[in-house]
Amino acid sequence: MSEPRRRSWAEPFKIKMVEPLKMTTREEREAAIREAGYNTFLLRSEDVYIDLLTDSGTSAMSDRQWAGMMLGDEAYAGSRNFYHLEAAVREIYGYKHLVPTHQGRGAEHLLSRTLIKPGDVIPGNMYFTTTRLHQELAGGLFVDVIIDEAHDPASLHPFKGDVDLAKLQKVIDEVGAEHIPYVCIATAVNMAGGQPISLANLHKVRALCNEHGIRIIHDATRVAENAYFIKEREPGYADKSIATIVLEICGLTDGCTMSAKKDALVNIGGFLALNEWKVFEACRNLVVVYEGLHTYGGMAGRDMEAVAIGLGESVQFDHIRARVGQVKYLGEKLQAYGVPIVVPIGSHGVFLDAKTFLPQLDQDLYPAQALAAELYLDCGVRAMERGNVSAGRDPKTGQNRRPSLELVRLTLPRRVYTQAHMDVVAESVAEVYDNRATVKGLKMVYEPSDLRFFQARFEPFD
Ligand code: P61
Repeated sequence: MSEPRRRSWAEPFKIKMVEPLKMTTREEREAAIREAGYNTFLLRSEDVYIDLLTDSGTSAMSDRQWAGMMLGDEAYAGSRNFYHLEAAVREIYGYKHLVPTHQGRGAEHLLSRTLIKPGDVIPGNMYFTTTRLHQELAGGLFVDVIIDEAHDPASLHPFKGDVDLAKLQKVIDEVGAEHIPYVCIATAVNMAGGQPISLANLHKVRALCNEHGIRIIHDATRVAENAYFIKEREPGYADKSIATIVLEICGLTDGCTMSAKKDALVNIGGFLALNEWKVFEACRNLVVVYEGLHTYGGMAGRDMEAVAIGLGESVQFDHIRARVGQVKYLGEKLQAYGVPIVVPIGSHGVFLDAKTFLPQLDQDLYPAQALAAELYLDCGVRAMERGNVSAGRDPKTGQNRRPSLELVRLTLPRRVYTQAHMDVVAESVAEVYDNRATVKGLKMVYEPSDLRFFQARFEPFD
């Protein structure tokens, strides 16, 4: 019998413009990371070879998006690009009303100020740094209601973004629906490793929220990536298009906050989209205070045009298969080297399990931060800490939160790097893994009060 024929996918684009990369020596990298206080956020991009810090605002725009930039209508009020974006959000996500913002956290700010009263509780499927901070700044308290499997890097649950309905019910029973302005549902849950929520689960969350008259606000930042996993894994969805699945997800929620810098393939931009007129009206009133007029919200007209076009590209199957496929390619290479990573491999990056990688380090020696610095030293790959530093301090106890997930995120910008770059990254991680016994911890010597991970500084701990 003949072997079944293999059918690979390839990137559904060809490259039209290139940006040279600079390689550095080990000595140069040692100086650069010391200068950066062992924090990859503080490195100069010039000193980075392959930049896997984030997929946020780092994607390559298409020729259509660049052409759209030339159609920017930079009128202060009523730009035609706003109306194009509004139509795209209605068509692709199905939400009724649009408030543009400069990026995702601008939308979180307006929403939190509008809906949260001091003492309110916001249940969600795992925290995100900026989202939780805006909830807290508005006087609210975030409560994690994601399934336990999401906190276990080795659990192979196919939908680790699912909500534990018993946990959600318990919060409702304890605080009362009137103190829950909304349930916050993220798709492709970032801090869990880019893990999807299933539609079956979201339907149940909707039913429970309907019983109690509670809104659901969707963090739609990576909804198309979540939809790809639903198509791949959830019974009954294999033949549905990504666009259809995205519409079904959004249809189960009352509005969204969006960082367009991810799925929507732009370098800057975001929005808030809402079905309820009253909430929309309140947010539209606030946008002019904090972002800009309600028909640009901090974005240039050309940027809104690029978002409108990018949203359409984000739900194209060939695009999303190659995007998530490249993440899988890197993840599988690392698994072949025996490197401990979060499984199943997620949507937007491969997350190294730093606790298993560096078992010799206590969590207060910041193993993920130390590992990210070590990876940079090996060959100039920049990754991001997603562990004890990112989780911050518990406001009640003042202690480090010591989250169960202590991760280093190798995040893939969309349409930017090739498989050969992925090979180089995997080999570098494998090299660091082979030498893991020599990696030392870090002590924090400068700690900002909010979102400390962005600007904190460290020194080697002896
Ligand atoms: C990231 F280290 N994400 O993943 P804005 N929701 C979600 C996001 O992923 C997100 C925002 C809201 C970033 C950038 C970033 O702790 C950090 O457009 C699911 O960045 O304001 C952003 O959207 C906020 C990196 C943000 C971080 C916060 O790399």
